[in-house]
Amino acid sequence: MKEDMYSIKMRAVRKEKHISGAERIISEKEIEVLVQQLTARALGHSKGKPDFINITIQNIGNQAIEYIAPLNIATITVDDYFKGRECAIKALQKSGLSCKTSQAILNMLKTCNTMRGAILLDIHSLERLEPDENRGVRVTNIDWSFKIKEDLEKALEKKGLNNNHVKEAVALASKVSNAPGIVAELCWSDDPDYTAGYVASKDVGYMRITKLKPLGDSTGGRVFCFDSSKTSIEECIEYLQKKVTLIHKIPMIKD
Ligand code: PML
Ligand code: MG
Ligand code: MG
Ligand code: MG
Repeated sequence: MKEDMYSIKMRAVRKEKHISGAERIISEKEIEVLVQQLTARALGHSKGKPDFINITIQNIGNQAIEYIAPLNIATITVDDYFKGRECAIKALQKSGLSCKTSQAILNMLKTCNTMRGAILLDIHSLERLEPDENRGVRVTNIDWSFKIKEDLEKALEKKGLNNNHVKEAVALASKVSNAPGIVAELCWSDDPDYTAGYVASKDVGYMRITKLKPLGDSTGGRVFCFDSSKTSIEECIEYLQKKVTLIHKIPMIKD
């Protein structure tokens, strides 16, 4: 019999603002260790001590899990965030977006901070499509399969990329690029001490860019670019939030 799987989610809040969040999909025997890890993470966040930490453990049973392949990883090293943003625009264009749309997407992230979820943007009208704009669309039910976690960490370690930002962002971006109607994603972290970000799409893979904002800046978040001529927004949101997805392969990692 297949064993039950559990979704464990952590969320930490300070002065009513989101400071940290994470999710794992694991088996029962891993729950205790994960509770410890996620608690430590919430308490040690660069955005300060949380007023409350919420950890939720949900038995998701042995429902059909979708196993997906990861996007391959490449890193572009830039001297400053101006260059980084030029690279991001080019990568968005390579993913099929016009210059004007790519610029609009970038401008949107410049004014974004402490949103729990992502902006979902219609690439034709440039309108936001999330049902609740303060919250955004939160991608959940995504993780690396525990069977490959050790090998994944070794592969990332070799390239100096074995950290939570990268591991979680690649998993999330791989699910997002697989969602109905999504053509590309732009992200940089809202953590003031983490300046890297990425453009992700089927065309460019997971393209990391080492600087997309100045150090100390707490803007950031995610914009998912949605092609409304392909499918309905409901179908896309349903997939992003509900479908339980695990990544079953190690990504290729270019220098
Ligand atoms: C985040 O941690 O909030 C997003 C991280 C994005 C960049 C990750 C990377 O270095 O590849
Ligand atoms: Mg976050
Ligand atoms: Mg798609
Ligand atoms: Mg963060």
